[in-house]
Amino acid sequence: MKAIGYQASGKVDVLTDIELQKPILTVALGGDHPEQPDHRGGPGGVVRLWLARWEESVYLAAEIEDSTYYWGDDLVISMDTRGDASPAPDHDDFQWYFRRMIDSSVVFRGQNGKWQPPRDDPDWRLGKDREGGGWEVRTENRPAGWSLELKFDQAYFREAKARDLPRMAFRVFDDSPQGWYTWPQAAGAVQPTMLERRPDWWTPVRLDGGP
Ligand SMILES: [Ca+2]
Ligand SMILES: [Ca+2]
Repeated sequence: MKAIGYQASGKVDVLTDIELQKPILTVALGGDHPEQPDHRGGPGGVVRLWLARWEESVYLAAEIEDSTYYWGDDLVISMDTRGDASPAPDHDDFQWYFRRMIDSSVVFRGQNGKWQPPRDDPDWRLGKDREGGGWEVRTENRPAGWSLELKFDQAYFREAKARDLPRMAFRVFDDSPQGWYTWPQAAGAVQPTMLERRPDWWTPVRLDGGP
């Protein structure tokens, strides 16, 4: 299966040439066991995520089946670049908080155990930009769902010291039927969104073909 079919309208067009193998993760919205690969069904649809290295970049692609458009349907990508798994966000931890209306997205960086928006401005939003420090994003909306492609500079995946791996977590929100879906599952979390504040709950991620 090919990833998102972005045309060469911008810089991020190479992913269309990568034959992506199995998704790293398939989550059924509305399912009871979102961690199970290939678990399908549920009223909200399926989310598929891929992570692939290509030349000097790492690409994350997501396809989210969600036929109920809402500006605040979201995909939150959390990353602990050093893989040191602290119990609260540190300065090496990042969070891309993408909303379906992409202009409303926010990118956070950890600081002293909390997520900080750019310039410490709580009203900061991505607006018309589609890139930041070492990353670029593309999205596509369709009636049946939406897709997103995030291109990282490889540096994000080279921070971890030997024997450590960067750690990641994902969370999807669908407004109708309303639900939050996380990977990994956060068994001890009172709320699914608690996962976003706990790097020690995230999962080490190994990329093929790289350091
Ligand atoms: Ca929705
Ligand atoms: Ca960290």
